[in-house]
Amino acid sequence: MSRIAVVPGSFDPVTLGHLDVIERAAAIFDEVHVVVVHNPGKTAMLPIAQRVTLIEHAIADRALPQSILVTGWSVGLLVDYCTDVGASVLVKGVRSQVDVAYETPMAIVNRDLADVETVFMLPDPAHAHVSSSLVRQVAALGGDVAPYVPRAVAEFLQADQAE
Ligand code: COD
Repeated sequence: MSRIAVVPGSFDPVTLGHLDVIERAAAIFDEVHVVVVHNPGKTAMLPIAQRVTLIEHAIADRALPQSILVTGWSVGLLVDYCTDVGASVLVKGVRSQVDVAYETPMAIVNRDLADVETVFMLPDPAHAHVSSSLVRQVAALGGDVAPYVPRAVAEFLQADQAE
């Protein structure tokens, strides 16, 4: 039986830290679904469809495995998506105690709701300080985001700034 993992996030936009987690999940699981979810606690910069496209471009650029699928999910619980596709594992990156504190209750509830386990992955130290909110802030103030994001995202944000 193939083991499917879901890597969820806002990915607004996807960063090199996210990509690192996605790539390492793909090395462990048979299939990885990167699922772009609206986080009601955050004000979105990009529409979900745009975030999906940027992740797809970033994955294509890095020649990541074919076993990675990217999609958006905006109807109901994340574990409903997991149940629909037969995924039994969520993979989340944890950069700090703050991430652990945020993710732990969700992990327990997701296991209660649908028997979906959560695997926490430590970040690559090179990207541990990177977040989408930092990228949004640097981009909004006209700074260079290239060190923090895949090429496709840097180009997209640059073009956006030029408009
Ligand atoms: N290195 C490693 N990991 C990272 C990095 C980095 N530099 N940056 C972010 N991450 C991790 C985050 O810790 C997170 O695990 C993931 O990558 C996505 O991060 P973001 O910021 O893009 O996304 P979030 O945190 O806004 O996404 C939160 C979710 C939408 C995934 C979360 O709220 C969720 O699981 N929602 C499900 C809704 C639901 O069903 N709720 C009910 C049951 S709990």
